[in-house]
Amino acid sequence: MAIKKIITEPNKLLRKISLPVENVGKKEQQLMDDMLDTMYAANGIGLAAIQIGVPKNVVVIDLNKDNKKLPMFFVNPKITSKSKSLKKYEEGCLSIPNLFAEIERPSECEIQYLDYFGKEKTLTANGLLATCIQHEVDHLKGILFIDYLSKLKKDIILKKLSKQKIDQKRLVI
Ligand code: GNR
Ligand code: NI
Repeated sequence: MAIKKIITEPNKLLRKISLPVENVGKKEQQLMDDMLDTMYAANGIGLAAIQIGVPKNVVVIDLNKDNKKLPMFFVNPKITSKSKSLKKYEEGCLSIPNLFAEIERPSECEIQYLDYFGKEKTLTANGLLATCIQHEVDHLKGILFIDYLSKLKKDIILKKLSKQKIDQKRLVI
């Protein structure tokens, strides 16, 4: 049980490809527990391990952040199918604080993963869960939601960020 520091842009770790977990044991469960504590402390609904500097394919999600009731753990998540229909959601990211943008993604997806105990599972997700899973699986590949924005929008964001903080001048996105 520990709250870790969340890595924020600009940081090249966020672009690192995370590696599969070979075995779900005590160490991995400890990682998931720490990720959950960290996510709750930051008021997020999802967190990928790389956001606390661990390049492993591990994700935690709890859409019910207010009463901390529905934690979900995903080890080695793979999206096995995506719906043709798309949906826009206003996304945020704990690694890009204070920035929100509408992103269009498949409205439903199917995923295959190992749970907290290393058991193989599949899940069909829709709504915010589908969006959140896709956002987290992107993190495992070094992809951030701002990558889906047009260059113009990225430039506007960069300008806004640079006004907030001088050291964001070197932000590369
Ligand atoms: O807390 C988060 N909220 C959120 C809102 C819309 C779409 C995705 C997310 S995930 C984000 C936490 C985070 O950065 N996870 O990687
Ligand atoms: Ni994120």
